[in-house]
Amino acid sequence: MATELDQLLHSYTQQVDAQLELIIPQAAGPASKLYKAMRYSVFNGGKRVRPALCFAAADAIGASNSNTAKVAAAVEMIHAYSLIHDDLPAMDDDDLRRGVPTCHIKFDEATAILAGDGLQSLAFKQLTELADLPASTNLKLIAILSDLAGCNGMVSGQAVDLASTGKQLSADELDYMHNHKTGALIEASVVMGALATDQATDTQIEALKQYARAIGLAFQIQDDILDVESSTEELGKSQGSDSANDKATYTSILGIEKARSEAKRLYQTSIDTLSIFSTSADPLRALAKFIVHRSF
Ligand code: GRG
Repeated sequence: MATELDQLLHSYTQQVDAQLELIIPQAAGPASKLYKAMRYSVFNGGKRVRPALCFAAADAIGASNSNTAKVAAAVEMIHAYSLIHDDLPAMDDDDLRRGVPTCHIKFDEATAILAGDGLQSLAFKQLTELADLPASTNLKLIAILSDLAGCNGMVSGQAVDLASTGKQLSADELDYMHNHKTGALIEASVVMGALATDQATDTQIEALKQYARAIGLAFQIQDDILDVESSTEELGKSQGSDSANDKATYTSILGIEKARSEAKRLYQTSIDTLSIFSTSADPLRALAKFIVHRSF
């Protein structure tokens, strides 16, 4: 039987999906192929971890509201764009994502590039539609997403990733790459979810940042472990693609057992950082657990 927490996480997904349905154009009119590709890439079974983190962070503050779904939709559209572009032949050149053909295989390369572009700009448009927030908070949200999704965050991590293919990386270099490529958007999700309530204190934001940094790295380590231990069917993407692409991973640098204990250590850190919150942070605690135990 689904627990109360499972039901809450399910309701987060339903709320963000409703918002995404509303904002992404219907596949009609002269640009219908573009819209179809955008919808295909957003509504094909993502786990919605980042939107759930937005809602859970707002709930930890005790104040999720109509802005939360919009912020959650914004980060999920950035995530979807990043996956579309990551799968392109010029980047990781992957044919399969979430168990179905990647966007450029289903449509074509040019459409996939444009679908990513369209989702990225729509994400920022969402942040201009938040209600009842001081302009300074609204601008702060836009700045955080620009920073953490862009060349000071995810995009720089991806650039380092591409530049380091086939090279030996130290554990510190690997941390840099993943803190940016994967961790930055996870941090944006948590911090933006909290800030959009307009009720979070600086101490709470700082604790949430530390939480997000710990689970961001744990998320990536678990991703590397799954790339070694799961099947293509379970993953919904090509298994072993990291070693096939000659990428440095936590499992290749630390070995699988040390990678596992590092994920466990980061999980404990994330839980410790939430000690200033009451049970209102239980959804964040549950998400941390899901991230280090997930099998897909
Ligand atoms: C192209 C600018 C640009 C960035 C791409 C996110 C990213 C950067 C690349 C994805 C490569 C990858 C597999 C990274 C590992 C961590 C990760 C982001 C996994 C995918 O996220 P999930 O598991 O995906 O949340 P779903 O499908 O559930 O949405």
